[in-house]
Amino acid sequence: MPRFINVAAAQLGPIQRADSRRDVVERLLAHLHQAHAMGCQLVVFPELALTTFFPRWYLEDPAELDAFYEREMPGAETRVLFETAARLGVGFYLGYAELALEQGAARRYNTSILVGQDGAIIGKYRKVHLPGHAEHEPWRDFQHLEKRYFEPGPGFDVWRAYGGVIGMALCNDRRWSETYRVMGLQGAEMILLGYNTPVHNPPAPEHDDLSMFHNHLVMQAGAYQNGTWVVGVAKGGKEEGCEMIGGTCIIAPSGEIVAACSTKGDELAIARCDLDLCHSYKTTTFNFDRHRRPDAYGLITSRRGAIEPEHLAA
Ligand code: CDV
Repeated sequence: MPRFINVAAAQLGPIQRADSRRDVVERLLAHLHQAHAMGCQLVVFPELALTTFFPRWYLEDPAELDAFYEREMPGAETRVLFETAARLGVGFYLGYAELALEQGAARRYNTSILVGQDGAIIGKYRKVHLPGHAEHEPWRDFQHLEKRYFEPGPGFDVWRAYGGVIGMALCNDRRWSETYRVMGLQGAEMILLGYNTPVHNPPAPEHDDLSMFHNHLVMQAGAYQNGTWVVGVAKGGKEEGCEMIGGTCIIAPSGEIVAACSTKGDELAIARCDLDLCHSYKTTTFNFDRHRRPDAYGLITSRRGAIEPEHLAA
């Protein structure tokens, strides 16, 4: 029996700091309704989709910072998303800042959840690769304080859902080949990934002109090398003065982009994704059991022993 998922990659334009949760949830609901009207079963929202990308600020007031986190999911303002999902039969992936109480201690994560067509949470993922820095760096045009505001999650899982095997990742994870491979080894057929990427990279401004190229390069390579669909969804446009790249797209296991947003605002890119397309890649070129050589990779598990170029050696 063919296994198709009609997926909507639900790009968001900028979310300003003054926008309330209610304003943002209204925009997410509009996406859910439009996706339903277009025959979709799954809607993928960006990373930190309920607020502006707050790690761009060094915030000293704990109450001000805590206001960006969700203490429960669903909560009072987000419950309507789950109810609408159940009513329409359209599930979703949602990125948000999570404040969890674990053994009485507050823990903060950059989190995504996968919600089924019945409105119930299927799985939760906590971002593994946290980019940026932990201390205030005033020389930057804007901060990237994910290492201050979040702690890393434990790893990558996949879930049996939507008739296939679904994985989740968040933003900077997409630049690391291990992200896709760890899920590829678990049989992932579709990886959902929300992101917030500024055009300007303060530590390496020479990369700025390549930001969209790198965005697509890593996701297309990850899809092809693991025979999986990748749905990459951006927050785009000028958010609090910071230009975000956009570039939302749906990538087939061939590595080809099959649907893409053409603006930097609220927009859906839709594709009818055949999960069985993965099979041809997973059983030939990327048949892991036949062709991978873990015995040859085993020694290289860390950078210890890496050889520095001579001119950098002390
Ligand atoms: N939110 C992110 O993880 N952003 C990172 C960069 C720009 C620091 C990214 O890899 O896109």
